[in-house]
This record gives sequence, C-alpha cells and structure tokens, in this order.
Amino acid sequence: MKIYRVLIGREKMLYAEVNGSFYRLDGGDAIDVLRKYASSKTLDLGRRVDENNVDLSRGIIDGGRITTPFDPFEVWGAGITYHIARKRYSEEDVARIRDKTIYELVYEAARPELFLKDTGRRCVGYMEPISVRSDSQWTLPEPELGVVLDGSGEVLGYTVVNDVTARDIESLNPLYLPQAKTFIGCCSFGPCIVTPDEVPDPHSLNIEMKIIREDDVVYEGRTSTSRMIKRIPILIEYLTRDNNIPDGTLLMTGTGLVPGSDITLIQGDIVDIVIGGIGRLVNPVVKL
Ligand code: DO4
Ligand code: MG
Repeated sequence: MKIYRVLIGREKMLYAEVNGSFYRLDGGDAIDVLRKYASSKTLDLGRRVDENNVDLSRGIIDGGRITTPFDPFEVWGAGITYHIARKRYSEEDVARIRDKTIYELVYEAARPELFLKDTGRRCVGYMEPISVRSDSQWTLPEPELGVVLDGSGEVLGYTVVNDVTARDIESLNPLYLPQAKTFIGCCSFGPCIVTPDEVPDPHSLNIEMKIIREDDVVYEGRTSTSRMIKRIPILIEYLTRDNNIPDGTLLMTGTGLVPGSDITLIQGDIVDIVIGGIGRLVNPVVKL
C-alpha cells in the first residue's frame, strides 16, 4: 500500500493506492493509518477515485495537489553510509583528525554519523521548492531512501528523500554542519509512504537522480541501496540507543551519489529522484 496526502482546497486529505487504484481515507493522519495497518494489516478504504482524476506525473490525485505525506516530528540524517570509492572520502577538502579526513574516520568506524536535520517545519513535498542558501555557492541534492519509524524504532514505511546540503559550508568546518544541513527548503520527501509489505528488501532498490537545467540534463547518476555499508537496522539501533524518538520520525539513510564540486544547484533547476518501487520525487530549486 502507498499513502499519499493531497491538498484539496485548504484541507489535507489522505489517499491510499492499493493494486493501482486510489481510495480516499477518511480522517486520521498517515502515522495512525500506518500503525493500524502494521498491527492489523487492515485498512478502512473510503470512496474509490476515478482514474481520470489521477495524474501522478503532475502530482494530481482527486483533483488536488500531492504534498508531504505526513508532518514528521523529527527528521534525522545518516551520513557516510554507502560504499563509495575510498578516494572520494579521503580527497574531500574537509577537516582531518589523526591524518584522516573526518569522512574516512566515519567510513571505517562501527558508529554511524547521525544528525538531527529538522523538526519537519522546513520540509517540502512533491513539486514544492527546495532551496539554495543565500550564502552558499555550492549546494547539492542528496537522494536518499527515507525510513518512517514509530517511537520504538519499528519501520512503518519507506519514502524518497532529498537531503539538500550546502556543501561549501559543510566543508569549511564540521561545527558548521547544522548550518549546512538546516535551512528553509532543506529537505523534500514523498511523494508517498510505501508500507514494508511492498518492500521485501530495502537493500536492493535502485536510486537515480537527474539535475535538469532548461531542458538539459546537467547531472545524472545512479546507485543502489545494495551499496550501503551501514545498513538500516544498524542506523535504527544507534538512533534509538538511549534516545526516545517520537512516533513519525523520518530517518534519511544517507546518499550514495555525491556529485563533485563542478556542479551546484542554481535557481530554476529541477531535481528528479526515482527510487525503484518507492516513487519519484521532483522539486524545483530556488535561491534564497
Ligand atoms: O557530514 C556529512 C553529511 C553526510 C550525509 O548527509 C550523507 O552521507 O548523506
Ligand atoms: Mg545526506
């Protein structure tokens, strides 16, 4: 099952996609629906939506516009979770400790990098604008598998996330990470949440990202979640260790695509991310 949230006038309504058909869900929020579905495997489906009123490429369901599938209470990021050429982590111009870059040290360590990205206030959904900070000259999208968790760390579903990052500010000094990671429009996710029964192996999903500028593809990359070296159970174990996360926490599982310093997002770009079996997340870029 896939859960979408749609703006109908000023109201946000939930819809479920089951076997290719769309149904309105009456009341509740996505996390309540997902918790009920996780425990009983049942769902009260409402009215079926006429298929002529669904156009996912334009983000339209039942005549309304798809937005974020829920309001996360906390969004956490994980970093350096993918197998990427070792060179990549050692050559970046970032802080060094004991002759290694801070990225290399995390790459080798058992403990993952985890950081609090947002409380959800700065997150945007499908086709809503993500941002480049006014004081950043090098900002990159990070296409990541998102995991929606309940308060005990159980997986309620999966989504597509873009962990937009001011890479120049991140590189300057590790103590600037919160400024590199958290600002207006720093995170997009959606278009839906997919329940775990539809994702038999979250470590075998293809991820593709394009940056489109005036009809040209200026960056294209692909990877797979099979290349994760710090996998989802480990990330959840560290995230919930001595830490009481709220129901409806969104965990970004790190990026496996790291475009170089020859590309940056600029005003008017479109970032298009597809994760196989989960969905397509498209966002225009604005410069603040
Ligand atoms: O500290 C760097 C951030 C890493 C990150 O966000 C990622 O690997 O996805
Ligand atoms: Mg990231």
